[in-house]
Order: sequence, then C-alpha cells, then structure tokens
Amino acid sequence: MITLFQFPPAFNVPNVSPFCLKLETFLRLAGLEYQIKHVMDPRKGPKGKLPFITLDGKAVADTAIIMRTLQQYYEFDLDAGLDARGRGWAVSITRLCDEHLVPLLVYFRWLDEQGFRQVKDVMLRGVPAPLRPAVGVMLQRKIRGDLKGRGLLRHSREELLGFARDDLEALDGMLGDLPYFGGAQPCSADAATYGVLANLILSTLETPLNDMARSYERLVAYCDRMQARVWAS
Ligand SMILES: N[C@@H](CCC(=O)N[C@@H](CS)C(=O)NCC(=O)O)C(=O)O
Repeated sequence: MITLFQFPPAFNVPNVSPFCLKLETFLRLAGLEYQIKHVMDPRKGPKGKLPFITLDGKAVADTAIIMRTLQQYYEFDLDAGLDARGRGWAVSITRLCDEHLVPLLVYFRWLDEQGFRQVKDVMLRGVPAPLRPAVGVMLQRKIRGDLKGRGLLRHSREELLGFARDDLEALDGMLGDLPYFGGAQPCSADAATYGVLANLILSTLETPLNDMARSYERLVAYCDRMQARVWAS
C-alpha cells in the first residue's frame, strides 16, 4: 500500500506544492492506488522535504526517487512509449521545471511582497496565530538562503522574470501543438510540468509570474487538458 504524505490543497489546486502535485499526478497517470496523509511541516519527511511516501511501511523521499522506486516495484514504465530522444526530452523538461521554474515560483510566492501577502496565512495556518509573523520571517530567511545558494538572488526581480519567460517559452515551444509533453499520451515529464504549471496557471494566486504563465494560451489549454484527464474525478 502506498501512503502519500503531502501538504493539503489550497489556492484552488489539488496541491500548493509543485512537487506534491507532480507526484500525485504521476500516481494517477500510473493508475496506482494510494492513501493521503496531510502534513504541514516538511521536516517530518526523511529528507526534510515533502512529498514522501511509505511503500509497504518503508519511507521513500524525493519525487524522482519515488517515481523510480514505484516503477521498479510495480513493473511499469510511464515513458515506455518514448524513444531515446523522447526520454532525453522528458528528463530535460523535468529538470527545467524542478530545478529552475519551481525555484522562481518559490521566489515570487515567498520573497516578493505581493506573493507573500497571499501565501503567509494559508501556508502558516498550522502555526498558532501569535507565532505566525515570527515563523513567516524564519521561513523567508531559510528560503532566501536556499535561493542565494542557487545563485538566483544575485539577480534583480526583472531579471528573474526574464528567466521565467525563457522557461515558459521553452515549455510552450516544446509542447507545440502536441496534447502532452509525452506526445499523444502523457509521460513522466507531464507530471512535473503539470505540478508547476497548474500552480502558476490554475492557482488563484496573483503574482507577476502567475500572470506571465497565464499569457501562454497553449500552456493554459494544456493545464485544462491535464486537469480533465487526470484530476476530473
Ligand atoms: N527534490 C525534491 C524537492 C521537494 C521540495 O523541495 N519540496 C518542498 C515543498 S514544494 C519542501 O518540502 N521544501 C521544504 C524545504 O526545502 O525545507 C523532490 O523532488 O521531492
């Protein structure tokens, strides 16, 4: 039995965390049964991050490792329909989302004033109200450290938006007129792209990055298509 430990839904998307949404989308695409346990504190995970799963009682962390573990355990391959080039694209698209576009999303949620105003109460709802301002500052300090470590905070807000535009242009171009990043059928990269794009396009959050993502008509249509296919029930 798979138990998925993740944040609860918020902002009109099944998960406010692109990584949690990526993994649950993968589970649904694979047709695997799972139960969910909501957690608000990533430090409860074996690697200090969410999501993580338990598979027959054993904890596994990190979406890439979880996806690989499940594919080996249940003997399937979500990318079976892809040739070597397609597999290469799938890894590249996933890395673009996980390692670049998601950190930009984090910046515009947590460190940019407009985003932080909207996320702080929702994301800190598990924290007693009097402690929320101090915990908010603590989280912002941690996130600033993480994004500084990635080199992102050496750039101005406008330059970060420029990087985000490059990422969205790349995704829009790679999708082209295909229904999914996997082609006629979704592949593993669709889990990663939906995880972050739904959080930019379908989420009720208003940030300059969310606005920018919503200006890509094909990506908006893609999110609607994925939502109808994977999340309708
Ligand atoms: N590489 C990890 C990233 C997971 C991740 O960064 N999760 C975020 C939530 S979206 C988290 O738990 N952050 C807490 C932290 O970094 O301390 C994966 O693919 O699962």
